[in-house]
Amino acid sequence: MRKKKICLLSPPILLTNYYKNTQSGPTSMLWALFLATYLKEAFFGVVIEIIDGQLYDFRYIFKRLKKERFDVVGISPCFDNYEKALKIARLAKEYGAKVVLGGHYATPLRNEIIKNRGLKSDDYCVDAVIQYDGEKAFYEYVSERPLSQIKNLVYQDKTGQIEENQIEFLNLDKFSPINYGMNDFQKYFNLQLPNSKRTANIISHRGCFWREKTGGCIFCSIMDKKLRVISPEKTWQEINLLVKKYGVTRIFDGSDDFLHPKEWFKKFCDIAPLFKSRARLRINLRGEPFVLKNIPIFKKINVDEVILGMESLDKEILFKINKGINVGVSKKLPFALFKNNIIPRMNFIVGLPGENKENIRNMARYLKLFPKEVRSRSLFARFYPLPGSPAWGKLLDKEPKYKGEDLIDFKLARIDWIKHFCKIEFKDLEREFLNGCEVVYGRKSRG
Ligand code: B12
Ligand code: SF4
Repeated sequence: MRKKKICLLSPPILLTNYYKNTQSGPTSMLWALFLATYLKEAFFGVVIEIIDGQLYDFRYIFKRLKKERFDVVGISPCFDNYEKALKIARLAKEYGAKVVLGGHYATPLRNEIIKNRGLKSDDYCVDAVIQYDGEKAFYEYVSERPLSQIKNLVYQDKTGQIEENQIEFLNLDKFSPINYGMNDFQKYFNLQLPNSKRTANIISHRGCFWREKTGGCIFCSIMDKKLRVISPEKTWQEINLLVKKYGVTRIFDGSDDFLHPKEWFKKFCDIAPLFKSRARLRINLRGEPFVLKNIPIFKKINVDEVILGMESLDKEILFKINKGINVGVSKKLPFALFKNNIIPRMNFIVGLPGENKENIRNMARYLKLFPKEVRSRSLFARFYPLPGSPAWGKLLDKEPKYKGEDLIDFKLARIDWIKHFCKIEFKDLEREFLNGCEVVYGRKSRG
């Protein structure tokens, strides 16, 4: 019997933009590795190709689709590359593949995507969307289980009805270790910037404590509403595997808030000596007051970079976005980290509700207090309202024209957002933003 051929891909991304966003360079496509590991284990006789758009361009992708004629192509679009994802989906369909989308953009827009790109649409190029966890549902889709029985699947039936199956969240601790044999680490290492050479990414949490507890920050579009974790033991084992087998020297844990649940973090630190890892760690966290006390503990587990969602320095804006952090603590924390030889990678967003000239200038001036090595790794970026975030719901209330759409002009959505929610006109905000970029990065372009 012919083996099934599966392709998992993300649309191509211009590395120059990408470097600006990450200031470190590309790391592996975790979603694809999780799906492929599960599939390989559960489905004997499947060939899987992972094509990462950080490493390959359109020409390469089109060539592979044409040559391989995959049975199923899975794509994970982001808001900034959805149009490219559709271009690839159309071509994959032309070559006879079933096309499935998943991830943080496809999940909140599942109905819109299926309505506009599904079986009965004028632009049929997507057979199904898998919302939330993709591992089991994708395996069942590939093994041709009846569509109505696949949890998390959204699709259109022959009558044009959109079917949204029951949702299922998986137990992350039951997953087998990731099969890194499908990942060419060297390709990533070659493209990483000197400050980030030999970095690999992991994810120990899905979801965020703050989102589960309060509904989260209004700009945040992570799809998970609840927080789940992979045990500290398994996380350390994963880190050690990456270090010992693949020569990784820094681990970037993409989890949104490494310090919660607090018991998880405590155990992770307590058992650290057992694993004797020398990998440096880059983690994300919320700037809560207790973080200050934890800085000596960060040193013990070898944290050398902390990504801080600072977002704004305006008390009223922080309140409006439901950030739940205090400006005083937020301003102190980066200095305290830096004093302890930990690079604070600060993220500021321009254009949040209540945005004003003074705040934009304050954020830029604040960043300027840090040396270039810190500023260049921090983000002073434009705000875009993203599907799945509370901000998107607020925009739809004011601008119903976006309802029912899957392909959104985000530049326009941003202009609309500023008109309704900021205390500054669009063109003035842009001017202040670009001036801020010049203060922070020494040039008027970024993000
Ligand atoms: C780490 C991270 C990054 C890293 C990526 C590193 C890497 N090599 O992957 C960096 C810093 C580079 C990055 C960049 C950006 N990111 Co980012 N990122 C994340 C983060 C924190 C974790 C992603 C991750 O690794 N998850 C682990 C995997 C296993 O989980 P997963 O992706 O959810 O995949 C599962 C399911 O979603 C599903 N699935 C996913 N894709 C598919 C596809 C198919 C076919 C199927 C069946 C299933 C499926 O199955 C997987 C297994 O269950 C998420 C938020 C989060 N907590 O998830 C934001 C997030 C995905 N990023 C986001 C954004 C906005 C960006 C940027 C645009 C930021 C910017 N302004 O530049 C860029 C865009 C890059 C791009 N175009 O791809 C948004 C998504 C926005 C959206 N709705 O489109 C998120 C949700 C953050 C947020 N708070 O809003 N990001
Ligand atoms: S932005 Fe970060 S802290 Fe806020 S809800 Fe999202 S993941 Fe949680």
